[in-house]
Amino acid sequence: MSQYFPQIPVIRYEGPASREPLSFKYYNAGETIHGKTMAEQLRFAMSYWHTLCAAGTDMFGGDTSDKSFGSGDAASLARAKAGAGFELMNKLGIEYYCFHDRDIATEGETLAETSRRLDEIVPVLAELQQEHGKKLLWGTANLFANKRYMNGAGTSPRLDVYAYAAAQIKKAIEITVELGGRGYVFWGGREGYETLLNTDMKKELDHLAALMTMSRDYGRKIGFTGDFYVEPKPKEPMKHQYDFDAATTLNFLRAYDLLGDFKLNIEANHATLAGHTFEHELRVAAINGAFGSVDANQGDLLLGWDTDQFPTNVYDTTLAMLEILRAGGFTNGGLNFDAKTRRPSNRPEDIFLAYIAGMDAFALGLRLAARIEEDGFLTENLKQRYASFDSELGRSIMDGTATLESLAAYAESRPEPVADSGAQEYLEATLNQLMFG
Ligand code: XUL
Ligand code: CO
Repeated sequence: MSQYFPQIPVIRYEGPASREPLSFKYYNAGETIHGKTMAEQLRFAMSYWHTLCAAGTDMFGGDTSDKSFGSGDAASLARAKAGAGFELMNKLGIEYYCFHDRDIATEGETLAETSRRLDEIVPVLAELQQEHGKKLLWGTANLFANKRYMNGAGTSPRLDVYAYAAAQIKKAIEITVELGGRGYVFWGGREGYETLLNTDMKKELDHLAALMTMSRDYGRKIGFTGDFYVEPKPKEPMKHQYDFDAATTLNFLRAYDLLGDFKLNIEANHATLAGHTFEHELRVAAINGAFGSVDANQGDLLLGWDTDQFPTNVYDTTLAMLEILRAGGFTNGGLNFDAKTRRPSNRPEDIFLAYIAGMDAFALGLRLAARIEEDGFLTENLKQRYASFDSELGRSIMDGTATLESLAAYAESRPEPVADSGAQEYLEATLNQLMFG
């Protein structure tokens, strides 16, 4: 098999004292942390689009790196990308990957030609998975790049566009099932609007829900037993996106009776664009029984767009891993690096260095989150903060026997309530002590 990254060795764990750039300092796949191996806790995945397709083009200039992997026509390019992707996963010890239909094979002139191209590459991926022990974390359909989707896909005002999207989703679910994918993602790229002057919001939401319902039904019919996910994002490319954040998306899923089959895929950079923290979005998903999977990246709070940077902020990864541990860890989901190297990081080794940075940041986050959980201070503090609800009266609120009269009688019998300190600064200092102690 040809080598696409001959200068890169297999990346090994060397520990925090190592100065070898091409080594892990914190990620030690087989080490047990909080009851499972790090590989199981973290379930890292490679994103096909950023890793094997994106080459640096932005609004002001073209590619700065080469992602052609030495190939020419569409078929050989698809094969080369697959080969490069599996070599990268092997060298980094990444077990899972994620793709859009259009990442694994470029679009042809017709739907039939596009399907033919997919049918050519999917067996190649299946064989590579088998040979290297890799798995598909999730698949999805790119329903946002082609011009036909400029007014939306599931929310397009045109039936022919909507039907085209349905055909694309049908095929994308089929190939996801064929490759044993445990998830199928809906990210509503252009499912939103710019102005209400040309938008029937109710119709668009009804149409979108119908498309998701049909997709769910078709997936179940052809044997998909994994999770469907919706990935919330508040804006970009559209001004108003229907899946603004976790809470908005859950309201949509509940309203159209899709909860259960659908969970959430929470992306860090989308959380901050929505004005939330990463851990807030994870908590909202978890307390609604909809914690599914994670797009691991980070944004830049000084910029207002989706920069999709590799995650390196250890406070963020620690607090995120704390939420993930408390949610019971991953079942079908994992940590997909929906992240790209910065435009000037244009050497092939920069991709490896970026993955190492992201994997180590999450590995360190896991180690610290486990330490925080095992210390128990924060959990105990939280328990004490709400302890008054453990009384008989408190319990009567949750078992439904309390009334406004019973609470009023209690309040009247008591002195003025105590205004307790939230002690935020003390807790933040203790968090530092627990992390760096
Ligand atoms: C876009 C984004 C997508 C989804 C999959 O912001 O995150 O790559 O993850 O379509
Ligand atoms: Co994403």
